[in-house]
Amino acid sequence: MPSALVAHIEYRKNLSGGLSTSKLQSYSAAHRRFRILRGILIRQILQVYGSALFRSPNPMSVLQTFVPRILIAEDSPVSRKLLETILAEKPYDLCFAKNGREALDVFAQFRPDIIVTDWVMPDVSGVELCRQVRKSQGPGTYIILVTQKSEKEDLIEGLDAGADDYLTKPFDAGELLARIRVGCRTVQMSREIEAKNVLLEKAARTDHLTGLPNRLAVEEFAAKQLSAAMRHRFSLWVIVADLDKFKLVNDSYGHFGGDETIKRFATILTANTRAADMCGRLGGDEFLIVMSHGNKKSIVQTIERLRADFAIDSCTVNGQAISATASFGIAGFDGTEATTLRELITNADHALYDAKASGRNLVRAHVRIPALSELVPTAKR
Ligand code: GH3
Ligand code: MG
Repeated sequence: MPSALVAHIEYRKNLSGGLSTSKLQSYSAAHRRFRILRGILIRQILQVYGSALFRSPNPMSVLQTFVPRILIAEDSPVSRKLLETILAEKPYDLCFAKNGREALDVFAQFRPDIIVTDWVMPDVSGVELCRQVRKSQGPGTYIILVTQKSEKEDLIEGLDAGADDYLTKPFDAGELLARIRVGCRTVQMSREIEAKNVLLEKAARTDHLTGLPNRLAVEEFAAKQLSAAMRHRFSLWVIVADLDKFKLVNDSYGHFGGDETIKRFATILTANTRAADMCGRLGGDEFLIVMSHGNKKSIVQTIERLRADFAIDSCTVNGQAISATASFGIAGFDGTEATTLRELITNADHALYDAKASGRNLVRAHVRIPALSELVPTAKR
């Protein structure tokens, strides 16, 4: 096993105590090397596979292989066979129901894109089927009612119940196929709108530069977590982080060098945050981390480790290595005293201000939690 990995394992084991000071020091150094190597590896993986790892499958891609699923609800075996014969030659995915109740079951299971339904059926009529389908959640289904009823009142009743189109028996096969094509176009268009809405919703909550959740998303998550923490009495921590003298980074290495530094910080934040927690970019060089359930000691250790990882790491732009540091302010809800997100963030901001005023590249906790502030180192490492 590589020595750095052995050191990492030993270092982790020692978090619960047990190693001599000299051994711990040597393991600490090796452990730090391990973390840096791991950081570099994560960054390289993200550079190659980043988009695939961070993005869920593109919702638009499913539309490229759109094969409409059509449910035929018809109690007459002869009519059912006729419909099947007309539609079987086309590239449709067909399913069948012998009555209205069965149609509802098939609908719930397979969510067809189009339903071609008879009006008069045992149990549940075609009109009732329209009503039930419209009541259910989920993507829109295009419904064509096929019936012998041809009075205007019938047509109005069918359309009001939720049918999109109406065809009277006996129908022309070409007309049925044409109406199904209209249904396919309508369904595909509504699927495209849904897929675009998903993308827009995601874009509205994502920071463009880093791919992290943006202010809206991370604050919304924090507010939800805080109300759950107060209800179920678990601890919640918010950490505000701000890059140190970042204007100087921009001035020295240009805006692109600054951007790369922001991205590098985001990668380190992500690598150090558990799946149940969240880190987001508030804007500029400011970030918010939301962590729950941890105890004071583990939160301080995590943030200290994060601070050290960032300070020791660097990125290269135009052949120049760019390093930077960040300061952190921690505030916590300890599971007992009610608070608001606004108060927590304000307290974390005060602690951050304290870290900046005390020399930067520091972690500071809000003083309302004395045991926590005792654990925070007061000098740079
Ligand atoms: P301090 O240690 O007190 O935080 O000093 P600072 O220079 O970091 O001051 P401040 O946090 O106020 O400066 C943030 C700078 O970040 C100002 C702005 O030019 C820069 N900035 C904001 N957004 C971006 C961005 O998207 N890319 C780059 N490259 N720079 C940005
Ligand atoms: Mg700053």
